[in-house]
Amino acid sequence: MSPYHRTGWIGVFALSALVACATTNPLENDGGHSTAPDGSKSTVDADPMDPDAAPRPDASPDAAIPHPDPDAAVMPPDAAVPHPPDAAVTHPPDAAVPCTPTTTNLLVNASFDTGPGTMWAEVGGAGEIILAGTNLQMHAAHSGTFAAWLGGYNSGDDQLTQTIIVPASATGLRFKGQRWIETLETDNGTYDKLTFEILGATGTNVLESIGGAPVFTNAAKTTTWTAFDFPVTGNYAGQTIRLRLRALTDFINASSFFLDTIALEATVCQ
Ligand SMILES: [Ca+2]
Ligand SMILES: [Ca+2]
Repeated sequence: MSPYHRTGWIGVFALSALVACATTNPLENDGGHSTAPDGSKSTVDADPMDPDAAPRPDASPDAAIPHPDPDAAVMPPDAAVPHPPDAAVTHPPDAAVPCTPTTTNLLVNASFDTGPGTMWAEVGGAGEIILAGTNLQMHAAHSGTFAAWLGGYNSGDDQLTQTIIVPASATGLRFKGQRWIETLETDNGTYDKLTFEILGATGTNVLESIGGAPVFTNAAKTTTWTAFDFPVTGNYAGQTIRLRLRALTDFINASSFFLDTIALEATVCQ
């Protein structure tokens, strides 16, 4: 057989195969399916397999992620962090310190009975302030023999000052004692004044006026020794301070402020 004839037979066979293939395709084309040129099937129903349709299932998880409130999950830790440490740090040490509160008088010669010149610095325009006996204008001292007499004359400025070291363990201070106030004023106006002052260590600045400024005036006159007791509001633990007792009188109708048995009482832990 010549090459020509062989080629001619092959061509006829190939043509027949194409015809046969064309006649068998309708048998495979059921239910709307079609055969792709590469032999794979592509259908309208095959969306899950369609790369274009694939993102849709993924859209649901993506939409679910932001809604569980990542913001809400972040805030509770923020709120929880600052408070427990603060409460834990501050309170337990206070409660844990073993302490038996006791009170002690920080003043020396607090009843003036050691006499003038002991611990008290005196400034006044009418002589001695710490007095005894008949020099107290016939007032018996509240304790011992000596008491302090501030004022008693017009346009006066009498001062008794003592320097005090407040213990570092002091948790509170009170100023208490006995007063006896007499006056020649005839009404309840406030003309002559008494102050109890806390000064700084240098004695030049007033840190606090105990019980108010003034604490007593001619309007608070008494007929005998009368107790007073005031809290000191500042915290002076560990500091050097000065306590100043001061009477200021105006130009007429003198007032006298007698003081005795006083105490700058500190509460301390022991
Ligand atoms: Ca006394
Ligand atoms: Ca007066």
